[in-house]
Amino acid sequence: MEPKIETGWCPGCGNFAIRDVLEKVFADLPILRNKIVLTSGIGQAAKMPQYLDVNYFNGLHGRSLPPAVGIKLARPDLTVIAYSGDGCMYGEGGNHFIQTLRRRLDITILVSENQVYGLTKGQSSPTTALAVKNDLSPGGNPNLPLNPLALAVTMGAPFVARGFAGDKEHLKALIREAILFKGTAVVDILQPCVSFNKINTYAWYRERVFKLERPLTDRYEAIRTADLWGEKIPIGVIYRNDEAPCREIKEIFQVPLTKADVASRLHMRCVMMR
Ligand SMILES: Cc1ncc(C[n+]2csc(CCOP(=O)(O)OP(=O)(O)O)c2C)c(N)n1
Ligand code: SF4
Ligand SMILES: [Mg+2]
Repeated sequence: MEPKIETGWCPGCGNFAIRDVLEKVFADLPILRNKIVLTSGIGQAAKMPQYLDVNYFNGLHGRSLPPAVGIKLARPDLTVIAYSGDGCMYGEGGNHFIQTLRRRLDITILVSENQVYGLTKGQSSPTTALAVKNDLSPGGNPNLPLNPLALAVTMGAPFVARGFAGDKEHLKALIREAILFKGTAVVDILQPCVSFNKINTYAWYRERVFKLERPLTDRYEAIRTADLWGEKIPIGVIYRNDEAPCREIKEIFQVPLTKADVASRLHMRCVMMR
C-alpha cells in the first residue's frame, strides 16, 4: 500500500514497496530508531530517507558512502545504512562503492536497482543492459552493464544479496539480515521504474526471479550465481562469509572520531584513505 505521506515518486513506483518494507524492518529490529542513520545521494531512490522516521544525511549525487563512513568512524554505536539508486551508487559513486568495500566497516548498503537514471528522465545507468533504447540512446545503449553483485563479491564484501520489490516478505528478511550482519553488507534491490523502464517490469521479474535456498559461502560459486541474468534471476543471499573480519573502530583507532585529538584525527584520515 502506498503511504499517506506526500512523496515525489510516480504512482506504482517500486520504491513504495521498499519504503514499506524498511518501515517494517525498522519497527522489528532490536535497535532503537534514534540509533539508526541513513545516508543517501541524489535521485528518486535517494529520497527514501526523507520518507522514513529515522536520522538521515542527504548528500550529493554519488556521495552516499563518504558520509556513511564518516558517521561510522565518529559514532560506531550507530547503525549506518547508505541508500541510493544504481546510478548514484555504481556510476557517480562507483569509486566510493569500491573503496568503501575495502574499508571493511559495519555498514549496510542498499540500492534501488531500476537500471535507469530515473530522476533525470530515464537515461542509461551503469546497470542498463547493452543495446537497450531510451531517449538519449535511440540507437541502443552502447555500453556493457556493470554487475554490482559480482563486483561486490570480488572486492571482498562479506555479505552480498539481491532482493525484489515485488516480494516484500523475502525482501524484509533480507534487509534485516543485512543490517544485523557484522560487516559491510550490500543489497541490490530490483525496483521497477514504471515510468522509464518498460522492460524490467514487475511482470518481467515475476517470470524470472527464483529464490536461493541458502546463502552461498563459496566465492566463485557466488560470482557465477551473480552472473545469472535473463531467463533466470536469483534473489537471496548471493554470498555470506561469517569468517571475514569486520574492522571495529576501537581496534583501529582506540577512540571514535568524536573523542580523538587533532593528531589522532589526522592519523585516522590517513589510515582510512589508503
Ligand atoms: C555530479 C552530478 N551528476 C549528475 C547529476 C544529475 N543527476 C541527479 S539524479 C541523477 C540520476 C539518478 O539516478 P539513480 O541514482 O539511478 O536514481 P533513480 O533516480 O533512478 O532512483 C542524475 C544524473 C547530479 N545531480 N550531480
Ligand atoms: S521515474 Fe521511475 S524510479 Fe522515479 S519515481 Fe517514477 S517510477 Fe519511480
Ligand atoms: Mg536508478
